[in-house]
Order: sequence, then structure tokens, then C-alpha cells
Amino acid sequence: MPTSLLATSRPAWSLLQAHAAAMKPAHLRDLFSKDGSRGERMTAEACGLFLDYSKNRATDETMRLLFELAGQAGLKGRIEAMFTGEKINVTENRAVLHTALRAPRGSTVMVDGRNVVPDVWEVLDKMAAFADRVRSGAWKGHTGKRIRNVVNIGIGGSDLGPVMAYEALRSFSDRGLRMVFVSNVDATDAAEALRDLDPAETLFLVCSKTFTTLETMTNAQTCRDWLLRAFNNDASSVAKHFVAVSTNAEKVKEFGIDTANMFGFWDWVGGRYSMDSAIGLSTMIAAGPAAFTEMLEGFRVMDEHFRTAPLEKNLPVIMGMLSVWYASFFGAETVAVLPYDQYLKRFPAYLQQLTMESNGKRVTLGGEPVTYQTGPVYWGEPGTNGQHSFYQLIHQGTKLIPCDFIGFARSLNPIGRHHDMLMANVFAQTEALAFGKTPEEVRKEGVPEALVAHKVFEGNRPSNLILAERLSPRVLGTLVALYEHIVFAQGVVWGIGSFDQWGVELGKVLANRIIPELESKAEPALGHDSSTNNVIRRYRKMKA
Ligand code: G6Q
Repeated sequence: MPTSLLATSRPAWSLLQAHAAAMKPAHLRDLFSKDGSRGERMTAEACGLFLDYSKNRATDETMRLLFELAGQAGLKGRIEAMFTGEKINVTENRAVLHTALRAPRGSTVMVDGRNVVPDVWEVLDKMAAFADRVRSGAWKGHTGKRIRNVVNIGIGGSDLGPVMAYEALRSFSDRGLRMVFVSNVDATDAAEALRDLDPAETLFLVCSKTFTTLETMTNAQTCRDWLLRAFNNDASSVAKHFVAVSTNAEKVKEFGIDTANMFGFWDWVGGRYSMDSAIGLSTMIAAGPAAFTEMLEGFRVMDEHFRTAPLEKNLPVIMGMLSVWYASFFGAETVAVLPYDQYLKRFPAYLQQLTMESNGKRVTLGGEPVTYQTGPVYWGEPGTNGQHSFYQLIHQGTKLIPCDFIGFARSLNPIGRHHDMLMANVFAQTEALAFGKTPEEVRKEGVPEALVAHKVFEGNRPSNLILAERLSPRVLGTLVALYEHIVFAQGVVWGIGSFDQWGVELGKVLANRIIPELESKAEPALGHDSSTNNVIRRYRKMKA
């Protein structure tokens, strides 16, 4: 390994800089007209996903240089290091093994001299047995009634994945069970969630890796109080209505949850990489163990692809390197993820955490400040809704926004002409973004001269298109693993650590200091800056 992890220290970097200068004036219209086969050639297919990346401001030479950069950053070796349990999360001295969560039964992944695969499957089997009991009605609440409502209490990685997966797999889920998610420390979240629920039919899943997270523990306590109020403070009811997903057995016990009803995971699973661990218990209860297993298979095939496919055919590497291209060489600040499937409505929100908490870093793994742009802002909404809101800026604004479109050949709700209309919009958007509309074309339509400039679409706006057969649990797993590995590939090339999140700590510490200042009866002596002191005093006065 070179002494510097800075991407600028790789020989391919300066070649890419020169190449980017040459590519900036090139228009996709010309790239396509000069190269009739790029639409077929610049595609890749694996694990049931077809990727068209031809509508990117890139040529074969661009891709060659980007793969060279990945090679010089040692991407292949880093992938092996991750999969084999090396402690690549160096600032927390941890292995990064979300891939072990979907390793096949009977395989081996060693962490500190222990094969963790049997541990993984022991938890999966325990989850499946529990999920089956809840789904069949065999698991009874305190009064003997079956469970109709499942409330997942968790935040961040212990919420966003489960919420996204529940929405994504709704069509595979048991409609007799209502799944509710409580995350925010704002009491409104819990109050609205609990409003219409019958405590006798409600099961709480307290999901927290650490079991110390302020929001989750506050919400768990509020839900526990709500339950106990319904059962005359009979503490024995808690065991029938609360289970825990955590790595912290001691705290789970302290809360009053029977550790027999605790589902464990491990410190080598990062929060935002945990939706396929026990944190996915709500997913398994909703969609059933078979669907969950199918989802794990989807993750696994993408893992194998990422680990074994050559860089030029490797979907996460192709997409990861293209995002490096735009972020670091074109100054693009965001990536829009635009799934044309209503079931994926929470996918962009899920990706926000996965991508930005991972690659929102300003120093390399070695602590050196980077001199280039790293993790872009990921955002998005399902199509076609977004078309009627923010696409204007993507088409005609001043910013370069690379887009990932995701579409499916078959709808899970094949009604009338809806699906062809939906997909026509996907293809139309990528076409419009790339090729736009020239002033001549606008004029030919008889548009008055004063309006021509307004009606021109510059084009040359890059996009990827991912096409899959239909949104099954397997495809969901494949898509999530795709983005997990995109993030990793980006991080390796930028030389940054994708698996810690120190940036969330400072605010937490300061909030804990401020809580007593808001709650104290006597006017507290405040030692913040003049603005913070002032707003704290103002808040105290206003709430009085
Ligand atoms: C994810 C982060 C963070 C975490 C939450 C919840 O990678 O670490 O979002 O998931 O802070 O943490 P607990 O699961 O420990 O409550």
C-alpha cells in the first residue's frame, strides 16, 4: 500500500483529470452518433439486473481509466479483505462483515478465530420460528389474543432498512398484520403510532444494536408505559409484548425483556448495513421467513458477483466508478435515485443513510485531509411523481445531477395500461436527459423566437438505467447489496473509511449537555456561545 491513501496519489488520477477536461465539451448526442453500438456495448448484466450505462458522459477510454484508478487503489484486494473479515473499519478496530449475514449455511467466515456463519444461521432460525408463531397466531399476548400489530422501535440503521423493506415487500406481506415504525424522539411519532392500536394485540420489537440510543430507549419506555397502563401495571405482560434485537444482553435484561426473546447480532455489522440481520425481524414477520431467505439469496448473489467479476463487468464497480467520475472530476454534488416502482418509495431515504453516513468523510483512512469531493448527496423520489416536481431542475437547471433510474419489466399490480405508461416515462426521461432538444428543433416546431431559449433542453445529462424483471424479495436483496458495494468501491478509491460515523457523535454529546438546561426549574448558568445561550433562554421563556 502506498503511504498516502489520497486518490490523487494514483497515477490514473492525473490521466483522468486531463481526460475529464477533454470530455467536458463532448455531448452525448455526438458520442452516440459517432459510436452506433455504444447503447448495446456500454451495458452489463448480472444477478438479474441489467445496467445500461451508455448514457453517461464517458467513453471506453473513460471507463478504462476509471478501472485503472480502481486497480491502483487496490480495490480487488480491499474487497477480499472485507469478505475475509479483516478489520477494515480501522477507527473502530472492527471487521466489516455484513456479507457474512447472507453467507450460505455451512460456509465459513472467520472472525477472531471463530466461524460466525453458524451463529448467523442460529439467529436466522430463531427469528424464523418466532416470525412463524406471530404470523400463525400461536404467539399470544397477555390476554391470550393473537398479535395484529407489530411496532418496530429503532432509529437510523435500526429503522430505515426495516421501513424500506416493509414498503418494498408489501405485496408479499401478511395483510392481517399491521406494521408500524417508531423512530423519532418527537413524542408525536409514538403518539400517532399507538393511537389506534389495541395493547392486547400489539407486539413491540425494540431494535437497537447498543440498547442505549436516546431516541429508541425513550420510545421503548413510552411504549412500555402505554402497555402497562392497559394491564394495570402488571409487569409480567412485558414478556408477551416486547422482544429485543440487540447486541447488548445486559441492557435488554435491565429493560425487562426476557433474553430468551432477544435476537442478537454482532459488532461486525454496521447499523446501516444491518437490515438483513436480526434488525430485519419486522421484515421477516411481515413477509415471512421464506421471503426473507429469498431476499438473503439476492444479497448473496450480488456479493459473489462483486467479489469475483472482473472490474469491467462488475455492476457495483461500474456504478461506483461513474459516481467517482462525476463527483471528483465534474464537481457533481448529488446523485438522484429514481425508482419507478411505488413499492420502492423509501429506497432513496434508505440510501441517504447508506451512502452519506458511509462516505461523508473529509480525511483518508490515514487521517490525511482529502483535496477532492467525496460522497455525493444521494436523494430521490419514485417516478413518475418526481417528474411533476423536481425534474425541471435536472433537465434545465444549472447543476449536473447524475441519475440512477430503476425500472421493472413486470408490475406486481398489472392493471390496464399502467405499467407500459410507467416504463415509457423511464425511457423517455433518460432519452430527454441525454439528448435534450436543440434550438433548431424547437424552432422547427414553430415556437416564437422569444420562447426558444426557454424551450431548449441542453441535454448531456447523464443517467444509469437498472432494469430487473420484477420487484421480488430476491431482487430487493440484490439492489440493496448493489448499493452497499457501490459505496464500498467509492470509499476505497477515495481512500476514506466507509464504515465509521464519527460525524454523528458531537451533536449527541451536546444535546445531552443541553437537556438538563432545558429541564431545570432554576434558570441555568449557560456556558455556550451567545447564540446558543440566547435560543435556550428564549425557548425556556416561550414554553413557560
Ligand atoms: C448506522 C449508525 C446509526 C445507528 C443508530 C441506531 O450505521 O450507526 O444510524 O444505526 O444510531 O443505533 P442503535 O441500533 O445502537 O440504537
